[in-house]
Amino acid sequence: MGKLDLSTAANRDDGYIPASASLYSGISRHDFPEDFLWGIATSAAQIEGAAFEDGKGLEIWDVFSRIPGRTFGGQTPDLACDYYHKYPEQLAMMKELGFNSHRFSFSWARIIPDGTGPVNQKGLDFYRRAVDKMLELGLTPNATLYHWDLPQGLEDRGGFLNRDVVNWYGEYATLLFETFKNEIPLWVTFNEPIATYVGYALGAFAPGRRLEKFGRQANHNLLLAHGEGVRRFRDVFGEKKPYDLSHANIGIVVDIWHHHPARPDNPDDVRIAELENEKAYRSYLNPVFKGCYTDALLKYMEETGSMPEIRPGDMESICEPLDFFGLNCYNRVVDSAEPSAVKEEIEFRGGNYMDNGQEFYPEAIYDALHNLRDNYFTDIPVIITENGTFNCGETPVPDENGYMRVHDTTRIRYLHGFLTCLKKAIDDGFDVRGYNVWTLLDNFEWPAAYSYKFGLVKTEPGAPGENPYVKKDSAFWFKRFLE
Ligand code: GCO
Repeated sequence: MGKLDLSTAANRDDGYIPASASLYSGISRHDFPEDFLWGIATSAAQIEGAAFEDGKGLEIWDVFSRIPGRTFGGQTPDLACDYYHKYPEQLAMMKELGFNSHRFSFSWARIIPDGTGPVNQKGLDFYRRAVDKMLELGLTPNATLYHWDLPQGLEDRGGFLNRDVVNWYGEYATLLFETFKNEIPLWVTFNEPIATYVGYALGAFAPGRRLEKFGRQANHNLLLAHGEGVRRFRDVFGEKKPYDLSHANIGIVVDIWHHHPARPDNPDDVRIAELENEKAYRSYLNPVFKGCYTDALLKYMEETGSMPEIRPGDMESICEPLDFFGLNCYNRVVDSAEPSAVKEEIEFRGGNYMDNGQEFYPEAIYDALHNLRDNYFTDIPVIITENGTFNCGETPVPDENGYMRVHDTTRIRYLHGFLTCLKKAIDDGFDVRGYNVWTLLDNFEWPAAYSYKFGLVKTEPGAPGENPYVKKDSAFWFKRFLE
């Protein structure tokens, strides 16, 4: 991979205001609650690099990315953004942009290389340094225990198909709760459980297995591990209290990409969209908040021969009361039996495509909050744990002074749109306590590897050595928003 030639003072801030900023104005942090958390979200496998350093064990993406054809160009997370070494400057960049929180994840294999057994003190020490740095910078830590990077040693023992994962995970969780008991107020058991389904049923994510029944069993065991994590949390931190940053709080992160039928009066479209909603977010929200799978999902699993082993007491143990809910919201999906109807529906709504071909539908965040309140819970707050978009005109161009600029205007429009809809939800009385943008730097985007660029700041992930950081227009826009 070639180096960017950005020797021409790429990061000059001095008063730079992107031309698009005036188009996307009229809203700022002052429209949100005073104590709102404004964060940047990342995950370990996507940014840390140092895949073979200081005793880290292999995780499933280290292995999966080496199977020919599984990631874009065969790219690996080996180096990623080199956060392992560059965390001080990358955290400082978050602070400088005006953020007051940081959502990150722990790499299980960096801490317990084989997944169970001996602890790698160097791995724990790294997170100690990073968390201390966050606190020093005034970034409230929001820690995810599991963001898709199972230790390969556990995968070799069946991974999420092995019910022992509940205890493996429990031990790992307890270690972290005890280690960071006094430093971290926000904890997430699992990020987007659907990724495990994709990894065991569809093969598109690590570990790359392909059987519907595996996907359903892996998900069931993951949900049991979630419940175990919450009980371990209460053992360490004491009984449940109302959400408050003065003590530790625990939640789960689920992504809602709601499927809409392109033709709401067409039974086939409605059936397709409904089944997708069952298989996606309802598979998780129902067990976690209601202690059962929906009848529609049970019927689907029955019919497809993919019913997991569900033992007596399982559903109760998944449904542990939580302190907050983490919502990842990126977009909606439009489904139809007739492909041309999808296009018609999107065009009927304004034909708002973004540069990356996805629809611009910021109402998704408002709809998702409604969905949560109407169908799942009313007694805990929500944190928006991820929102962002990719590939929005990422090529740097020199400005009139010769400084390189990235005019990612579509990203600004996207963020402005979602934040406007979020504000409307808060004004309507939804209890939302924070928002995290995905993400600081272009990073390892799973199968798309380094080809999908989600950062507010451009860098060359995966390339060795010193890589320049170039703040995109969206970074300058967000900084003004937060001022
Ligand atoms: C997810 C994950 C992130 C992704 C981000 C962009 O939501 O898929 O939590 O790891 O990188 O969402 O796709």
